Amino acid sequence: MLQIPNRACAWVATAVALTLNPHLLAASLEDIQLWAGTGSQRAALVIEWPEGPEPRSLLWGFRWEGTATGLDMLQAVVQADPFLYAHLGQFGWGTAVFGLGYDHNQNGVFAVNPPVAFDAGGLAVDTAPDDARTATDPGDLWREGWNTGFWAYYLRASEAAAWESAMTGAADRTLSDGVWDGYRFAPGFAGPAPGEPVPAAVPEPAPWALLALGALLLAGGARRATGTQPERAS
Ligand SMILES: [Ca+2]
Repeated sequence: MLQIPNRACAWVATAVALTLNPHLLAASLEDIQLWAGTGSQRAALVIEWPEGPEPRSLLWGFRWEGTATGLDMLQAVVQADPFLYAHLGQFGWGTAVFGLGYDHNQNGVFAVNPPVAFDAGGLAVDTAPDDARTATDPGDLWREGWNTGFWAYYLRASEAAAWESAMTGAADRTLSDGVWDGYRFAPGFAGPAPGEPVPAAVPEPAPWALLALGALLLAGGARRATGTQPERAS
C-alpha cells in the first residue's frame, strides 16, 4: 500500500481547499501557523524558491514590540523554524542574503554543498557566496546567488497590496504592523514577485519526545513540558 506522509496529505488538502474555495486564495496573517517573536505588532514573511518540490512559496509570521527591521524578522524566523536555513553576507556596507534553504521533506537532514557553517539556529554568516551551492538532500530546497542571480527582496504594505521591489536591504527596512516582506530567488537577476504562499508548518515534536511527555504526564509530576525540536545538521 502506498504510504503518503501526513504532511504531504496536508499539502494536498490545502491545494484542494485553495482550488475549491477562492476566498482562501489570498493568504492573510490569520493563516500563519509558525510565528517567531512576541509582541503586539505582526508582519508576514514569504520565501519562494524558483524550482524544486512543491510547495515552494512559504509563509511565516513575526511578532515584535517597539522597533524591528526586515532583517530582524528574517533572522527570527530562521531561528524559530528548525527547517529553515539562511546564509547571510556581512560586509562593511551592510548585510546581504546569499542563500536560503528549507528542509522540505522535514526529515531533520539538511546540508549544503559546498558546506557552510550553520549555527544551531540554522544561520550562517560570512563573506563567501557560492552561486553553485546546492542542498545535498534532493528532497530539500536551497538557492544561493551573488554573481548569476540573487534573492530579490519585495515589500507590501498589507496583504491587500501588491508586491513592490524593495529599494533598500532588509536591515534598512523598518517594519510596521501588518506589512509583508517577500524573498523570491531571481535567476539571472530577473523574475516574478512571490506568488501565493502556503503557511509553513509548525514542527511536530519528535516521537521520543511525545513518549517522554506522556510518561511525565502519567507520572503526574510535570508542571510544564518544553517542546523539543529536531536537531539541525550542518
Ligand atoms: Ca531534508
